[in-house]
Amino acid sequence: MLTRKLLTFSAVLGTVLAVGLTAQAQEAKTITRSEDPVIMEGKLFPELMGKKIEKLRLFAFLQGEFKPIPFQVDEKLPDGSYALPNLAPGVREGKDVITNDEDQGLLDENDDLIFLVKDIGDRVVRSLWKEGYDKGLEIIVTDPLTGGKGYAYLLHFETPPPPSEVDYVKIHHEKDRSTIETPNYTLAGPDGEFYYDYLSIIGGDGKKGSDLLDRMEKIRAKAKVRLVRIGFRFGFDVVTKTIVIARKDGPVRVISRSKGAMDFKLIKIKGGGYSESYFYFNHFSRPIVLELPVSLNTFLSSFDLYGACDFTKETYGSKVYDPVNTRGTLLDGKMSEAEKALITDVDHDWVVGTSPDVGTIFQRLFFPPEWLKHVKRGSYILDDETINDEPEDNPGQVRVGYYFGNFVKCLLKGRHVYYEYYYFPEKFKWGEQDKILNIIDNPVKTEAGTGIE
Ligand SMILES: [Ca+2]
Ligand SMILES: [Ca+2]
Ligand SMILES: [Ca+2]
Ligand SMILES: [Ca+2]
Repeated sequence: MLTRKLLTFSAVLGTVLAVGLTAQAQEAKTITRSEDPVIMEGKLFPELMGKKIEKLRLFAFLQGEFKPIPFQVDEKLPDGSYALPNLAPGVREGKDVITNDEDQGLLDENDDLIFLVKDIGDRVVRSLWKEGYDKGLEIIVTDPLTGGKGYAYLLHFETPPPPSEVDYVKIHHEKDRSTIETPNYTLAGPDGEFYYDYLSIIGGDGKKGSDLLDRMEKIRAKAKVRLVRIGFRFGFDVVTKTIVIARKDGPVRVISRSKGAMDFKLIKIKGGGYSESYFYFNHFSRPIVLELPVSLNTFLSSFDLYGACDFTKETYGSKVYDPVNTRGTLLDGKMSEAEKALITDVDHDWVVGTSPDVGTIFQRLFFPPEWLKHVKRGSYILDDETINDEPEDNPGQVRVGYYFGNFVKCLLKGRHVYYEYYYFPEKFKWGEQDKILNIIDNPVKTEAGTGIE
């Protein structure tokens, strides 16, 4: 009896001691998502309105410690576009880019807070938040499918402690080329061009491998001129020229804004407006903006179009899957029976190529609804080392993407925008595609509040 009492007493004492030594989370992190970015508008943080952004810090409670985590605030102008502080050489502030928000660095309703779900942590009571802050909020991120939650703390300090030292995305420029460097991928391309020609991704050994990319992407058509029935070939990636005008290089993402134009040698079409690419640790996204001064069907009868990445032989051994072709086809430079028998007439918005050694490229494609009345995003693989579609940096085709059919009815006079996402998840296996699809299809929910006592 006495022994049991003593044991109980020591167990209680042990718990008390443990609480004294390391702070206890109130609720452990239960959200299991690893790939999602989180974007929250400033209006969700009323207590911090008008505070200097440089005096904000974001924290997570992880393994019993309140630690700074990587974040950035991307300020938006009153018209909703981002202020981009780094102008490209020779570019002046004006219609296409403004470097500072009108409030000169204060948090306002439309500024965006950006961080990653993988960095957030457990829930912790207010008394355990970092000392020295004067205003602060608790952020709750919820997976709408599982109800799993994670927490972060956005605090304002008169004298802020050091921020996280992690910088997930770096961009550098040398010898007429730009390179994006993240833990998961390195992506590069020549200045002035719309396409990328270098990609290395994180493989099964946790290291980045060799160059997988001939060209991202080849967007090419066989067109026929009305009445005269003359055919010609059109390479969107060949005639489109882009110029970077400004960037913002933060620890969580890089925003890069460029202006485009099409150069047909005889006719030059200047693009109105601009487009922006967003680079994160595990993916990048970009809208493709088309400004057509005239509807193509006024002079073309057909515009038979495909859009695909052309890879290098380094991708051999990878398997390609999409929602329609779920058995996987092998990339090896030869058209197999399975590749020849691919189901190509079902519209879908993603395709993945993966191998345990090489790594994973997961692509999504979103078209405007008015295009989808006329075309399908059908499966398309041309895996043939004997065929070329110039220009070729790496002879042969390892083309994976979409075949659209006759695009002529889609390309009407005016402005068209579609979106591409490329994800490079680490240690991905076929069967885990929801990890990537849910980022956009079932996005995490966010809220901010005063926290718990
Ligand atoms: Ca603003
Ligand atoms: Ca602002
Ligand atoms: Ca093959
Ligand atoms: Ca090639």
